[in-house]
Amino acid sequence: MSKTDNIYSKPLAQVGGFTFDEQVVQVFPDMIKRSVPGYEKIINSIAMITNRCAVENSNLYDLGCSLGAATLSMRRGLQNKKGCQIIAVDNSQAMVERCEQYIHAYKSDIPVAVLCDDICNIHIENASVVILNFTLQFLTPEKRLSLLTNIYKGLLPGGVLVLSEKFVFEDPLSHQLLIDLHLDFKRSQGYSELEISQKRASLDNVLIADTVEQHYQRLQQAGFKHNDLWYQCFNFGSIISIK
Ligand code: GEK
Repeated sequence: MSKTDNIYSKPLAQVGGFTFDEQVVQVFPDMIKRSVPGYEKIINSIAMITNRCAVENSNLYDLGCSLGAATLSMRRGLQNKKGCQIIAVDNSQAMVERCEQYIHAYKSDIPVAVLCDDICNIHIENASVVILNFTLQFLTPEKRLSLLTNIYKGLLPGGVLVLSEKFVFEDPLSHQLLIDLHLDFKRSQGYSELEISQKRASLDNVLIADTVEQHYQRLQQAGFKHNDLWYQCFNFGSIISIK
């Protein structure tokens, strides 16, 4: 059972850079649901995308898996596909330990390997579905193209990448409005002004968001020719890319 996120509810003498440590792991399901508008919609849709796009005897990857919400959704979508396995990767030891417990709490014949590693070190092969659900934004920008290139190379023809991210926008007026709407969403989820401002400070320089156009350009450079937004809520959204 996940605890309520109150990590930033008291004034902190110094707000450090955000890390995915044990304290975050304990509140993570509550934190992500109350911070990312559309998170549950995206997680549930991953089962449908998997059901349509996964092929038998292929690999499915959940890169930056945290507690494995996307892995569990893929597994639901794989029900009648034979010979598939899911590889879930995260470089936070605390996340991986808890993820293993979550995954194994549900019975299934579909094998899941949970690896503690940097997603930049993972060799992607024979893949029909790859999920980067709010993870690319945490990589330093210089590492993003080579990761996407590895994913493109490892996908089978017709395979898909689901890339969910927080976005920034070129137009200053729409940028500000969509940010304000996100803050309203967080207020509606019960976060105080102090929590919102301390969390924002902790993510400064840790989460570096791109525009949708920057994503499309990078995806094209990596080899993907078919890229479209399939979901957006305020400044959060998800792109599907087909090989
Ligand atoms: C979900 N996908 O619930 N290598 C491996 N893992 C990384 C790396 C890296 N280089 N950088 C960050 N992470 C999940 C949510 S959370 C998004 C993903 C969020 C991991 C990090 O440890 C964390 O678990 C995850 O990426 C990002 O659908 O908290 O906003």
